[in-house]
Amino acid sequence: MNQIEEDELIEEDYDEKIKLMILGDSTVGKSSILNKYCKNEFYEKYISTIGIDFQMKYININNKKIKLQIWDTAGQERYRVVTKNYFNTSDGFIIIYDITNRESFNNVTNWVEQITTLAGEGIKCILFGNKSDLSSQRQVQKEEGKELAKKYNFNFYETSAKDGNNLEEGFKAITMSVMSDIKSVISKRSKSSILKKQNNKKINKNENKKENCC
Ligand SMILES: Nc1nc2c(ncn2[C@@H]2O[C@H](COP(=O)(O)OP(=O)(O)OP(=O)(O)O)[C@@H](O)[C@H]2O)c(=O)[nH]1
Ligand SMILES: [Mg+2]
Repeated sequence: MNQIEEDELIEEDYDEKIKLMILGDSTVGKSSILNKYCKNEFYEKYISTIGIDFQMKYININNKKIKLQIWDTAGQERYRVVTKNYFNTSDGFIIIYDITNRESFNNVTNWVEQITTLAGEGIKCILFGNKSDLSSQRQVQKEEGKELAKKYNFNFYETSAKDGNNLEEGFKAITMSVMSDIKSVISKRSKSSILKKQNNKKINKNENKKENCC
Protein backbone atom coordinates (compact mmCIF):
# COMPACT_ATOMS: atom_id res chain seq x y z
CA MET A 1 0.00 0.00 0.00
CA ASN A 2 1.42 3.39 -0.90
CA GLN A 3 1.46 6.42 1.43
CA ILE A 4 -1.52 8.15 -0.25
CA GLU A 5 -3.73 5.02 0.12
CA GLU A 6 -2.66 4.69 3.76
CA ASP A 7 -3.47 8.37 4.46
CA GLU A 8 -6.92 7.95 2.84
CA LEU A 9 -7.67 4.94 5.06
CA ILE A 10 -6.66 6.87 8.18
CA GLU A 11 -8.76 9.85 7.06
CA GLU A 12 -11.87 7.61 6.68
CA ASP A 13 -11.48 6.29 10.19
CA TYR A 14 -13.21 9.30 11.80
CA ASP A 15 -15.54 12.20 10.98
CA GLU A 16 -13.75 14.98 12.88
CA LYS A 17 -10.35 15.34 14.47
CA ILE A 18 -10.10 17.66 17.46
CA LYS A 19 -6.97 18.76 19.29
CA LEU A 20 -7.28 19.48 22.99
CA MET A 21 -4.58 20.71 25.30
CA ILE A 22 -4.42 20.16 29.08
CA LEU A 23 -2.94 22.98 31.16
CA GLY A 24 -2.46 23.68 34.85
CA ASP A 25 0.13 23.83 37.61
CA SER A 26 2.49 20.97 38.30
CA THR A 27 0.97 17.98 40.23
CA VAL A 28 -2.68 18.99 39.71
CA GLY A 29 -3.14 15.68 37.88
CA LYS A 30 -2.97 16.51 34.15
CA SER A 31 -1.15 13.30 33.14
CA SER A 32 -3.23 11.24 35.57
CA ILE A 33 -6.46 12.53 34.03
CA LEU A 34 -5.22 11.69 30.55
CA ASN A 35 -4.10 8.18 31.59
CA LYS A 36 -7.38 7.46 33.33
CA TYR A 37 -9.48 8.81 30.46
CA CYS A 38 -7.54 7.16 27.63
CA LYS A 39 -6.27 3.94 29.24
CA ASN A 40 -8.27 3.56 32.46
CA GLU A 41 -5.00 3.53 34.41
CA PHE A 42 -4.04 5.43 37.56
CA TYR A 43 -0.66 5.61 39.32
CA GLU A 44 -0.15 6.90 42.87
CA LYS A 45 3.51 7.63 42.14
CA TYR A 46 4.25 11.09 40.75
CA ILE A 47 6.38 11.26 37.60
CA SER A 48 6.65 14.82 36.31
CA THR A 49 5.98 15.35 32.62
CA ILE A 50 8.94 16.63 30.65
CA GLY A 51 7.91 18.98 27.85
CA ILE A 52 4.84 17.77 25.99
CA ASP A 53 3.17 14.50 24.96
CA PHE A 54 -0.18 13.34 23.57
CA GLN A 55 -2.64 10.46 23.58
CA MET A 56 -5.55 9.58 21.29
CA LYS A 57 -9.11 8.68 22.13
CA TYR A 58 -12.08 8.02 19.84
CA ILE A 59 -15.54 9.03 21.00
CA ASN A 60 -19.00 9.13 19.40
CA ILE A 61 -21.04 12.31 19.56
CA ASN A 62 -24.30 12.77 17.61
CA ASN A 63 -23.46 9.73 15.43
CA LYS A 64 -20.09 11.22 14.53
CA LYS A 65 -16.84 9.45 15.24
CA ILE A 66 -14.49 11.99 16.79
CA LYS A 67 -10.76 11.46 17.03
CA LEU A 68 -9.45 13.37 20.04
CA GLN A 69 -5.78 14.17 20.08
CA ILE A 70 -5.14 15.25 23.66
CA TRP A 71 -1.92 17.06 24.49
CA ASP A 72 -0.50 16.76 28.00
CA THR A 73 1.82 19.58 29.03
CA ALA A 74 4.39 19.93 31.79
CA GLY A 75 3.25 22.23 34.58
CA GLN A 76 6.78 23.02 35.66
CA GLU A 77 7.90 26.55 34.76
CA ARG A 78 11.13 25.46 33.05
CA TYR A 79 9.22 23.61 30.27
CA ARG A 80 6.84 26.47 29.44
CA VAL A 81 8.94 27.66 26.49
CA VAL A 82 8.38 24.28 24.80
CA THR A 83 4.66 24.00 25.51
CA LYS A 84 3.88 27.57 24.40
CA ASN A 85 4.68 26.64 20.79
CA TYR A 86 1.70 24.26 20.68
CA PHE A 87 -0.99 26.64 21.92
CA ASN A 88 -2.11 28.04 18.58
CA THR A 89 -2.72 24.60 17.01
CA SER A 90 -5.21 23.56 19.72
CA ASP A 91 -8.96 23.64 19.18
CA GLY A 92 -9.78 23.70 22.88
CA PHE A 93 -8.19 23.75 26.33
CA ILE A 94 -8.77 21.94 29.61
CA ILE A 95 -7.51 23.97 32.56
CA ILE A 96 -7.01 21.94 35.73
CA TYR A 97 -6.53 22.91 39.35
CA ASP A 98 -6.27 20.67 42.41
CA ILE A 99 -9.08 21.12 44.96
CA THR A 100 -6.55 20.37 47.76
CA ASN A 101 -4.14 23.12 46.56
CA ARG A 102 -5.38 26.72 46.68
CA GLU A 103 -2.37 28.11 44.82
CA SER A 104 -3.20 25.95 41.79
CA PHE A 105 -6.71 27.49 41.86
CA ASN A 106 -5.32 31.03 42.15
CA ASN A 107 -3.11 30.35 39.13
CA VAL A 108 -6.04 29.45 36.86
CA THR A 109 -6.28 33.15 35.95
CA ASN A 110 -2.67 33.08 34.70
CA TRP A 111 -3.41 30.04 32.52
CA VAL A 112 -6.44 31.79 31.03
CA GLU A 113 -4.29 34.86 30.28
CA GLN A 114 -1.68 32.68 28.55
CA ILE A 115 -4.35 31.03 26.40
CA THR A 116 -5.79 34.40 25.42
CA THR A 117 -2.33 35.74 24.54
CA LEU A 118 -1.10 32.71 22.62
CA ALA A 119 -4.24 31.16 21.13
CA GLY A 120 -6.54 34.18 20.85
CA GLU A 121 -9.79 35.34 22.47
CA GLY A 122 -12.92 33.21 22.47
CA ILE A 123 -11.18 29.83 22.20
CA LYS A 124 -13.12 27.02 23.88
CA CYS A 125 -12.00 26.09 27.40
CA ILE A 126 -13.26 24.01 30.30
CA LEU A 127 -12.26 24.08 33.97
CA PHE A 128 -11.67 20.90 36.02
CA GLY A 129 -11.23 20.93 39.82
CA ASN A 130 -9.34 17.65 40.17
CA LYS A 131 -8.82 15.20 43.09
CA SER A 132 -12.49 15.22 44.11
CA ASP A 133 -11.82 11.90 45.89
CA LEU A 134 -9.70 13.88 48.42
CA SER A 135 -12.62 15.99 49.54
CA SER A 136 -11.56 15.83 53.23
CA GLN A 137 -8.36 17.76 52.33
CA ARG A 138 -10.22 20.31 50.25
CA GLN A 139 -8.86 23.92 50.16
CA VAL A 140 -11.15 25.14 47.35
CA GLN A 141 -14.92 24.92 47.64
CA LYS A 142 -16.92 23.65 44.67
CA GLU A 143 -18.87 26.93 44.55
CA GLU A 144 -15.60 28.87 44.06
CA GLY A 145 -14.72 26.70 41.05
CA LYS A 146 -18.21 27.20 39.62
CA GLU A 147 -18.01 30.97 40.12
CA LEU A 148 -14.63 31.27 38.43
CA ALA A 149 -15.77 29.17 35.47
CA LYS A 150 -18.90 31.30 35.19
CA LYS A 151 -16.78 34.48 35.11
CA TYR A 152 -14.95 33.16 32.01
CA ASN A 153 -18.03 31.47 30.53
CA PHE A 154 -16.43 27.99 30.80
CA ASN A 155 -18.09 24.71 31.74
CA PHE A 156 -16.93 23.32 35.09
CA TYR A 157 -16.55 19.84 36.60
CA GLU A 158 -14.98 18.48 39.73
CA THR A 159 -13.07 15.40 38.59
CA SER A 160 -10.96 12.57 39.93
CA ALA A 161 -8.22 10.81 38.00
CA LYS A 162 -8.29 8.17 40.74
CA ASP A 163 -11.94 7.07 40.59
CA GLY A 164 -12.75 8.57 37.16
CA ASN A 165 -15.39 10.98 38.50
CA ASN A 166 -16.79 13.20 35.70
CA LEU A 167 -14.03 12.46 33.18
CA GLU A 168 -16.35 11.14 30.44
CA GLU A 169 -18.73 14.04 31.07
CA GLY A 170 -15.98 16.70 31.10
CA PHE A 171 -14.25 15.54 27.91
CA LYS A 172 -17.61 15.19 26.16
CA ALA A 173 -18.56 18.73 27.19
CA ILE A 174 -15.38 20.37 25.85
CA THR A 175 -15.58 18.28 22.63
CA MET A 176 -19.18 19.36 22.04
CA SER A 177 -18.26 22.93 22.78
CA VAL A 178 -15.43 22.81 20.19
CA MET A 179 -17.73 21.08 17.68
CA SER A 180 -20.33 23.81 18.03
CA ASP A 181 -17.60 26.07 16.67
CA ILE A 182 -16.31 23.53 14.15
CA LYS A 183 -16.56 25.86 11.16
CA SER A 184 -13.94 28.12 12.66
CA VAL A 185 -11.80 25.04 13.47
CA ILE A 186 -11.96 23.88 9.86
CA SER A 187 -11.21 27.33 8.50
CA LYS A 188 -8.28 27.63 10.94
CA ARG A 189 -6.98 24.24 9.69
CA SER A 190 -7.33 25.15 6.00
CA LYS A 191 -5.57 28.44 6.70
CA SER A 192 -2.63 26.62 8.29
CA SER A 193 -2.52 24.02 5.49
CA ILE A 194 -2.51 26.82 2.89
CA LEU A 195 0.34 28.46 4.82
CA LYS A 196 2.22 25.13 4.91
CA LYS A 197 1.76 24.68 1.15
CA GLN A 198 2.96 28.25 0.55
CA ASN A 199 6.00 27.62 2.75
CA ASN A 200 6.76 24.35 0.92
CA LYS A 201 6.55 26.24 -2.39
CA LYS A 202 8.97 28.85 -1.05
CA ILE A 203 11.39 26.12 0.10
CA ASN A 204 11.18 24.40 -3.32
CA LYS A 205 11.80 27.73 -5.07
CA ASN A 206 14.83 28.41 -2.89
CA GLU A 207 16.17 24.90 -3.54
CA ASN A 208 15.75 25.43 -7.29
CA LYS A 209 17.60 28.74 -6.98
CA LYS A 210 20.43 26.99 -5.12
CA GLU A 211 20.65 24.30 -7.84
CA ASN A 212 20.88 26.97 -10.57
CA CYS A 213 23.42 28.94 -8.61
CA CYS A 214 27.19 28.72 -9.36
N1 LIG B 1 -6.04 11.09 45.07
C1 LIG B 1 -5.78 11.57 43.86
N2 LIG B 1 -4.51 11.73 43.44
C2 LIG B 1 -4.29 12.22 42.20
C3 LIG B 1 -5.35 12.56 41.32
N3 LIG B 1 -4.81 13.02 40.16
C4 LIG B 1 -3.49 12.94 40.31
N4 LIG B 1 -3.16 12.47 41.53
C5 LIG B 1 -1.79 12.27 42.07
O1 LIG B 1 -1.15 13.54 42.05
C6 LIG B 1 0.23 13.41 41.67
C7 LIG B 1 0.54 14.29 40.45
O2 LIG B 1 -0.20 13.80 39.33
P1 LIG B 1 0.27 14.06 37.81
O3 LIG B 1 -0.83 13.57 36.95
O4 LIG B 1 1.60 13.51 37.56
O5 LIG B 1 0.35 15.65 37.81
P2 LIG B 1 0.69 16.62 36.55
O6 LIG B 1 -0.30 17.73 36.61
O7 LIG B 1 0.74 15.84 35.31
O8 LIG B 1 2.13 17.16 36.96
P3 LIG B 1 3.30 17.74 35.94
O9 LIG B 1 3.55 16.69 34.92
O10 LIG B 1 4.48 18.01 36.82
O11 LIG B 1 2.78 19.00 35.36
C8 LIG B 1 0.46 11.91 41.45
O12 LIG B 1 1.02 11.36 42.60
C9 LIG B 1 -0.94 11.34 41.20
O13 LIG B 1 -1.08 10.00 41.63
C10 LIG B 1 -6.70 12.39 41.78
O14 LIG B 1 -7.69 12.69 41.10
N5 LIG B 1 -6.84 11.90 43.05
MG1 LIG C 1 2.25 15.45 34.00
